[in-house]
Amino acid sequence: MHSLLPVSTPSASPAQFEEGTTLDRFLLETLRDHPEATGQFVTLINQVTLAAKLVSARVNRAGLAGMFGATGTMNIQGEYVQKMDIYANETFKRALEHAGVLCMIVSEEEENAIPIPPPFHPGKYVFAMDPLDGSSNIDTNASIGTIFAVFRRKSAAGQGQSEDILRSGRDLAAAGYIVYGAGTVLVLSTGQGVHGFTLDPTVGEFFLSHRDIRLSPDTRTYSCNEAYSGTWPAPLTGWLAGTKDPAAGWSARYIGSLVGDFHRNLVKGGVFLYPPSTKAPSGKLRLLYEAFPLAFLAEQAGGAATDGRIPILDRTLASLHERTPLYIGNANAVSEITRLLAT
Ligand code: P6P
Repeated sequence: MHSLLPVSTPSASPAQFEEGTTLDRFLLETLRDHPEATGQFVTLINQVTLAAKLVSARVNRAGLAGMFGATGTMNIQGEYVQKMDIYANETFKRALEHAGVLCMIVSEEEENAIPIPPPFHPGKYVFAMDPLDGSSNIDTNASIGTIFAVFRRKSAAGQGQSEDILRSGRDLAAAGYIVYGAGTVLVLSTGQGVHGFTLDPTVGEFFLSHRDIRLSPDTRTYSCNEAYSGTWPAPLTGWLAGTKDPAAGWSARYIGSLVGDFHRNLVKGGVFLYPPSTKAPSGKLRLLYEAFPLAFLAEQAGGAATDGRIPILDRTLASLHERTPLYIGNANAVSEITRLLAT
């Protein structure tokens, strides 16, 4: 007797979903201890996941949807804009601006802060994002990602003001990223540890897959573009030479996509370095929507992040797109590198 219904095989083992906890349920459980919660944060993250699903679907079909390649235009960073950059930027803005939970959006793709357009109402959070980091890797099918930082507004009401964004990294309320790789994984922290959620595209839900990710204090993987090491600060020369000692047990991993490199180091351990060089005297990566959020995650996972002098989160943002050197990952390696740079 043939079954009248198609027999569907489970899309993944139960272990992969860990109790089948959706992101929504996890957030509601987390906020259960916060009676003051207004629900705006849950709404914000729900809109982020909506945009993430749309971008994930488009990234996975980029080659088929004519989304490979550059647009021929240059963004305010002086970088050639990929078609997917524009799509990701517009998708996150459209998903976020109407929800009534943000008073300001800042994007790597836009020179100025983005106000909340009428008729939509400003809310209590500020959202800063790199909508599609590593986008030059799109055409090579390497992991790319969206990075975001969330602050609670300081100003009373209405559109966000400069005081809401030009502030210390210690003010962050939440941070996260979505990595579009072999799977799509959202990693998020609201200050109560770091947790990962894997998208099951067959049902369109993010399920808890990495509860309470911890960075071991010491893992011998380093991640940097060694081609530039000839112009790095001198103290790093010795540190880099030390990684070549067979007895030290180091290995090198570098994708050239910050989210891909950071996610691997977060899950498996490692240290990522993007020092200043003659090509990038203040470092290449941006403080607000790359270093701040990843440093928040690294510290929440028991790791560390500095600019070579002080913890990244102790920095105060002076301009929306300012750059910074970044040393981030296992606490022991970051503190050793920072100690050497202070000599
Ligand atoms: P380099 C991608 O363009 C990016 O902004 C980050 O994702 C990545 O970590 C870095 O630049 C790679 O820079 O100079 O090694 O190509």
